[in-house]
Amino acid sequence: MRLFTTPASPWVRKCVVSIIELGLQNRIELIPTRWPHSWATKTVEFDPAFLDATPVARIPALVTDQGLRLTDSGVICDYLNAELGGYKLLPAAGAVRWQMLSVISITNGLIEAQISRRAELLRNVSERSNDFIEKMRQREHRCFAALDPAAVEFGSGVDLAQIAVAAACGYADFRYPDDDWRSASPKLARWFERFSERPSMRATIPVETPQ
Ligand SMILES: N[C@@H](CCC(=O)N[C@@H](CS)C(=O)NCC(=O)O)C(=O)O
Repeated sequence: MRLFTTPASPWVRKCVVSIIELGLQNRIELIPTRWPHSWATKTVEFDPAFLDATPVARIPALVTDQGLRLTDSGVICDYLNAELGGYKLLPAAGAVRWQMLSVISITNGLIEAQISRRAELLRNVSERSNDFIEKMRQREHRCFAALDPAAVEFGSGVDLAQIAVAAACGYADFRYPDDDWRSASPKLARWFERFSERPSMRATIPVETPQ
């Protein structure tokens, strides 16, 4: 199987942490992609293999051994968990599943805001909307505050909800270090310090995407 990646993306990080936590590293080849900064506003040039994997041309994208193309981190994590992982990271049904999906859905909104803000910041200064950037920043802040109580429920193990939230926290530290999300979310901050020690998290600390 092949997963198309970049080292900066929180969506990719969710998938790669899941792969490591499920012990699937030997079954999935990670294929790095290049992204010039113009990706924010333009269609950039891609390797044909990447476009073949996903007409959407966003990362992550997974191609399974059967040739199935999965082109969204939520669907990819679902596949890893259900088909290859024996539901170790998210139960197949029941109250705990929906509790985790509630956290994941808020976190998806948070990560979307982080990435939309990043795209806006990559525009020429004359085209940039500071109102839009501020709107995304406020959404991120609200989501971090709303996720704070969830941290109390996080156990000492690992699951898809924690992996998603950790990817968002790590991306905030990487791209927006001045945001100080920890002030609004002190419990989350304490949990993140502990969760970040996991080898899967240490192996996926975000770095700049190759141009
Ligand atoms: N909902 C998608 C979002 C994926 C996504 O937006 N990836 C970004 C990188 S972090 C991307 O490829 N952006 C390029 C573009 O939008 O052209 C997922 O969960 O995988």
